[in-house]
Amino acid sequence: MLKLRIPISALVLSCCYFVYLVEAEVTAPSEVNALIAVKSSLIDPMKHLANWKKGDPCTSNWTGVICFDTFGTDGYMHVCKIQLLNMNLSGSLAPAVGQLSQLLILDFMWNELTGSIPKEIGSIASLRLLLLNGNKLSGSLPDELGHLSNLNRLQVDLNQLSGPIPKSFAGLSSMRHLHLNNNTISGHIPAELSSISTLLHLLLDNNNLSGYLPQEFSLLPDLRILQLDNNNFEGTEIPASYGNFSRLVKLSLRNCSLEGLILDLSQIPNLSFLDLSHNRLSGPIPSNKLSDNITTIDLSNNLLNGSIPASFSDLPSLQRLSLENNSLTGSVPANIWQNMTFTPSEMLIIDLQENSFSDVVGDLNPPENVSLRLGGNPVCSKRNITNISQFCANEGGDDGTRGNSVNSTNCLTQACPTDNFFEYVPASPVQCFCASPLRIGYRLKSPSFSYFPPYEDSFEVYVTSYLNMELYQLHIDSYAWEVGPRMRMYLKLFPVVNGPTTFNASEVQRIRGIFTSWKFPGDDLFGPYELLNFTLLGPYSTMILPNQKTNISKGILVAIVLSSIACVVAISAMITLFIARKTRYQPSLSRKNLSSKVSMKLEGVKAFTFREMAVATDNFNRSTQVGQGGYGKVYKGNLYDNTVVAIKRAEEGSLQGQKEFLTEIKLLSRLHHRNLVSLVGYCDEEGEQMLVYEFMPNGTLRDWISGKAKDYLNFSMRLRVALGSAKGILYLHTEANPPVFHRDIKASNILLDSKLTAKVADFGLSRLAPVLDDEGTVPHHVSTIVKGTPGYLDPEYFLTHKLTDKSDVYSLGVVFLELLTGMQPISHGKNIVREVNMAHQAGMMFSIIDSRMGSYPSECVERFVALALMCCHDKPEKRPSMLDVVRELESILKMMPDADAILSETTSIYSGTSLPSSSTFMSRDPHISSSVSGSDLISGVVPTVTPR
Ligand SMILES: *[C@@H]1O[C@H](CO)[C@@H](O)[C@H](O)[C@H]1NC(C)=O
Ligand SMILES: *[C@@H]1O[C@H](CO)[C@@H](O)[C@H](O)[C@H]1NC(C)=O
Ligand SMILES: *[C@@H]1O[C@H](CO)[C@@H](O)[C@H](O)[C@H]1NC(C)=O
Ligand SMILES: *[C@@H]1O[C@H](CO)[C@@H](O)[C@H](O)[C@H]1NC(C)=O
Ligand SMILES: CC(=O)N[C@H]1CO[C@H](CO)[C@@H](O)[C@@H]1O
Repeated sequence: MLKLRIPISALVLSCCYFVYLVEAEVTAPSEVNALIAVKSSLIDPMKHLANWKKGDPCTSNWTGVICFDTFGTDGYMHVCKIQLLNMNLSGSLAPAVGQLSQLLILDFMWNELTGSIPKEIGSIASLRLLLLNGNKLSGSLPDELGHLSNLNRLQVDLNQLSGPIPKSFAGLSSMRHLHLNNNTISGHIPAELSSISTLLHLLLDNNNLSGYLPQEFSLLPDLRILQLDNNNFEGTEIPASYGNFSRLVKLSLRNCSLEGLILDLSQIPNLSFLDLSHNRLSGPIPSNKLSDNITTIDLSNNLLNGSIPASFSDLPSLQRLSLENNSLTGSVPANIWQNMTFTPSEMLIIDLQENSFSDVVGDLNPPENVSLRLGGNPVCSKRNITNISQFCANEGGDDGTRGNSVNSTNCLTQACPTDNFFEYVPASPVQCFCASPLRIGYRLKSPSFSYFPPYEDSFEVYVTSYLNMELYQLHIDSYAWEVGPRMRMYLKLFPVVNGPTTFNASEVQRIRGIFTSWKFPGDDLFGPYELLNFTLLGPYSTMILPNQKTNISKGILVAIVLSSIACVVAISAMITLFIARKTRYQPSLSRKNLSSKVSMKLEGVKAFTFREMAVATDNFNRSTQVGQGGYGKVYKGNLYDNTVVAIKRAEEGSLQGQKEFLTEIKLLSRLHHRNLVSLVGYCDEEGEQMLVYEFMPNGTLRDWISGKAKDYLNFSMRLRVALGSAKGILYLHTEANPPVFHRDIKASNILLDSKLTAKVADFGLSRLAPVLDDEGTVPHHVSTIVKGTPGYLDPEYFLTHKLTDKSDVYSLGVVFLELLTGMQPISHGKNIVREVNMAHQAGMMFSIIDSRMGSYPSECVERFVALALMCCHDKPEKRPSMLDVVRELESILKMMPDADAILSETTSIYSGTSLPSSSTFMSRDPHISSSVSGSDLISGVVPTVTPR
């Protein structure tokens, strides 16, 4: 066989050489020459274009060259796209590029090209996308570009272009997107641009433009975005006609040296984003009501006077109102937020700093979602307005522009070779599916919102539906605001779960093609996007993407085919031999383990039968029910060996796939710590899923704080409970593998055993409870859903969805404050963190310490308070780690008079207190036991909500 193959290979090689010679004639010779010339004026340090010499551009795989898949009338193939984004290319763009006469897309984004834009591009009449943004091009915009009557998109932003905008651009009669921002373009904006009736986005910001704003722009029937920030229209006014835009969504004229009055823009029906800040606009703010779509009003840093119009209290989509640094007077309208209903992912920032507001109308008690800034106003010196001081601190505070990054996974790290660019699909509908994502750098160039979380879901739907993918396949890995404001995002796209773990080449080509040719339908809110990179890493790095031409079918090809028939025959013969050999060995290579059934041996965790569960709970008798949560009912059960357990029984809607359930159990079964409630077993039978835990006879910490437990914990007991809880969580953060973030720490999830040892419950269960969406149906994806209980929720997590160990520190800090004050986290609209902070700052701390905890050394209480407040700091980086928390609590405990007794685990912990002995507790009446599980698997889940 080996002997036979050598001559066949030789034959194949010689045939293919012949084919290669013929194929070299396929692409139009002028275009081949043009490409060679383009290459020769480029500097290509990474040798991306090394293959631009052999064979034919259209039929060999020349990097970034894509041809039409049919022959032209001249009998040649033609180049339709040049896509060379992000290739580290420098040098200049050769005028010969103009010879690519049938080009649709010319894309050199994000390289280092210098020199000017060749005027010859103006002769490529077919050109639809001209993408040269993110280079170092200089010189002026050639007049000739105005001939490109088919051009849909001209992106030359982020270069060093100078000179004026040519009047000839009026001839760009198909232009939708004109992006000239971030250059040094000067002169007047030609009013002629207003004849481009197709224009959608006009971005001229960050240039040296001067003169006046063309009043004719208001006639552009489709214009959605007019962004002219950071130019110098010295002393001009906003044309009155701008109040008549019919489709405008965003008007951004920040820092343009504008003067005069602010126009009444109330007649623009969909206006969502208005930025007129950093000008010299004067007079009052017009009183007519703006569009209901308005998310952002920034009029800061002007010379405005008068008061805030009443109509601002009736803007349902508002996210940011910035009026700082003006001369506004009158009252702070506390009713701005009164008619707004906030979902947890929504936020409203009202910045009124540095004005002359002297009073407040209404009750100054905004919900947590509202961030109000009043510093630098006379009203701040009024002592008799309750709550005012917290809004007067002269700090930036959170402006919702912070980044976000991703949740951890509970899957086994070793099973997914992350070093090889594989990872678990975060929102996978099946547990722990490991796949390699496509990574995409993406930037919203001019979004019409100020705060992303409420729109995150609709963004995901927008992207995936157009890519024809499932929602879970998209993961927003991170996002961050940049100046502009722009929003930079990193997206990951995963293959469908339970299929191949990588996309195949044609799928990659398809997805990439959609991103690189701006095929996404426009979205007014998200605005235009920039593609920063589409990097093929790991398994994709060696992938040869199929050229777009597939069916080489006509004329010349016949000749090729005929001339190489012998070759084809030879190849098929060889392939047949190969396949025959391969298939013979195939059966022995069958991969059973791919479809492996989950069969696990779980150490220390028992699989109970349904019957055992039914017997233990007297057929799930109501009298044995001790709690009810989102996951289902909780029963107290007596096992056959008289062990008392708590049985959590999933309800219909909470059932999950068997594989996921068992994987979760496996994770839980490995977590053992004296301050964690242990999992005894589970039941997965007859369509039921139950979790069996050790029973905690002394109920929840919530009961003890609220007084429901009939007795009170003294101070040293409270410290001990705090320390135990912190140790349990520290174990989850540092000892568990993989680390587990609890996500739902609260007083009702801290249980007390017979010796009043604190045990943390419901850890690692984040995936057990499917979260229902608005319609009450189970969504496919849960990656960005904020979980937790109001009052305990880390504001940072809440704002950014960034879950860290510090989110647990925050929640535990709230529990500490409850222990100290006996208050609820939220009651009568008052937030415990805010209340304690205020009392603390006012030196009134001891007035709100829970009097029911008996006497205590005040320095210990002071340190405990300080620790609790540190844990609840707004900024996660200012919070202590869980390890610091444990150490500080231990050191506080050492200061206690009965330190030795408390710290040694065996000694009675009740000495010198009013508490009864532990035996009394063990034999307590069912009253206490009946409250054992107010703690449910995931109580107080806050679903994300689709945007308003
Ligand atoms: C555009 O120019 C402004 C002003 O020079 C700069 O702050 C900003 O970062 C630039 N934008 C980008 C995306 O580089
Ligand atoms: C404006 O609001 C309407 C109604 O809520 C909505 O249909 C439309 O899509 C919104 N437009 C924008 C640009 O957000
Ligand atoms: C809030 O809504 C009520 C009833 O819809 C209305 O009467 C009131 O004027 C609204 N308040 C504000 C501040 O818009
Ligand atoms: C207290 O409030 C009332 C009404 O809000 C106001 O008239 C009075 O001047 C305030 N007193 C002080 C000392 O600011
Ligand atoms: C010139 C060039 O890059 N040719 C490549 C085309 O693709 C094949 C695989 O399909 C490679 O082996 C060649 O090197």
